[in-house]
Amino acid sequence: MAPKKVFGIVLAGGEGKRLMPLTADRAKPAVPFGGNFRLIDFALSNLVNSGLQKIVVLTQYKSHSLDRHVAETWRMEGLLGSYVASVPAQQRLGKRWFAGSADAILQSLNLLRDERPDIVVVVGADHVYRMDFHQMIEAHIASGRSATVAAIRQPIGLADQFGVIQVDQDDPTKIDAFLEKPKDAVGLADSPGEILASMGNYVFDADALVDAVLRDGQIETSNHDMGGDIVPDFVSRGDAGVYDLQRNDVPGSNERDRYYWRDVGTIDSFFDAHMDLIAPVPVFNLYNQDWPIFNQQTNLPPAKFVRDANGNTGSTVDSIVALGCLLSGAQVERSVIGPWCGIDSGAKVLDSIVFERASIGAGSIVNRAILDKDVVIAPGAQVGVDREADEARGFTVTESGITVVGKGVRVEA
Ligand code: ADQ
Repeated sequence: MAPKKVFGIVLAGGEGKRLMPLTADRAKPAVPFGGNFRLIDFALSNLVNSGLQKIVVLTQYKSHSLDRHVAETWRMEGLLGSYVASVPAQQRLGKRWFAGSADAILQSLNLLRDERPDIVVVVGADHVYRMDFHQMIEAHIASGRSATVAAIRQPIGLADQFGVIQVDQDDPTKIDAFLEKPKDAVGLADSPGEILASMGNYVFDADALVDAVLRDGQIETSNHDMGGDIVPDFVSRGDAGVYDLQRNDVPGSNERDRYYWRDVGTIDSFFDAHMDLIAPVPVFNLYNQDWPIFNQQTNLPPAKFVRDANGNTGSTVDSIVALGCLLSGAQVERSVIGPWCGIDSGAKVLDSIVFERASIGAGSIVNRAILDKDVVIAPGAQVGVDREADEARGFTVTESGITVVGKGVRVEA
């Protein structure tokens, strides 16, 4: 059999409202993650490591930093016809933005007409995981069905955030019912506390996908959503299969992260996913060289840890510190520090995530907080210590007590 031509589409046009204020000024897939990655790097690394050579990223919402990141980091152009290209909404079908993820594909059908692939892999851009799509494509082809949905078990309490899959009793690879974000999901027969959730990653026969989005475009009542409309359409035709991530075996994975997948759509889940990185035995291992997560290569000096002017050594433990940082007599624990940060004498940064170019002054405290890019913590200032004070200063504080300080904010003592 001749090898199939595979085309990758990354859906990256969502607003990410639940990640505010981190998405006030950037698209969700461009939100920094893990010190020197952006969320989209996980989806793109998985596709590239799986051997895909032609990939487009469909963007629309506040896409400037996302477009720039894709252009600077994912430079595959010219390598034997390979590319990762960011494609903004272009209003090819009238003067309107993408009404939903399926409309994004409908408005981008010119890309499929140009490439004429056999298979299209469609993925979301805001999850942390490793997955070999080559294995999923093989399972899709072997199934003979037109659509395959990647799935993973999740706690039933999260059912209203996901597409929930029910499989056929006789053939567990066939989807019988697909409910998008149901309020009253039923647990799995062998594990009532769990559901089988769609990961928002799909493999389609190209022709069937084109037909489906064209059909959907004619339906006025449709939300034009991949999960809400396109997948149920394939299911209603008895033509959708499921691919459980448990079947996927990524080179270099360990027992802990082989079945790891996190939707980082909320501040709390974003925070938790960072804590998974820094555990001494990480729940998600960034140091797997067999399946690298690629990121921006910039010219930065190494991180430096020095005594302060009084000879205090400070300490940094259970943390990730990106290139370009300068820590002087500071205490950093269970934290992720992005590039170009300065942390001064006696400052304490505990259980926190700090984006690029933050300046954390002497004697200050940053506790269970997320500091966006260019935040300045004045000497002696405190964040994440007094909830009322944080809310009074206009910071977002989640129910679980994580304080978020927006881009460029200066926090006074
Ligand atoms: P959600 O993540 O809630 O659920 P959605 O908001 O449509 O669905 O986002 C999916 C992807 O599409 C994201 O990467 C987003 O950036 C992108 N996207 C959203 N609107 C877009 C638009 N108008 N143009 C371009 N891209 C857009 C989905 C599925 C569920 C599944 C979860 C898994 O619908 O069935 O369980 O993902 O997290």
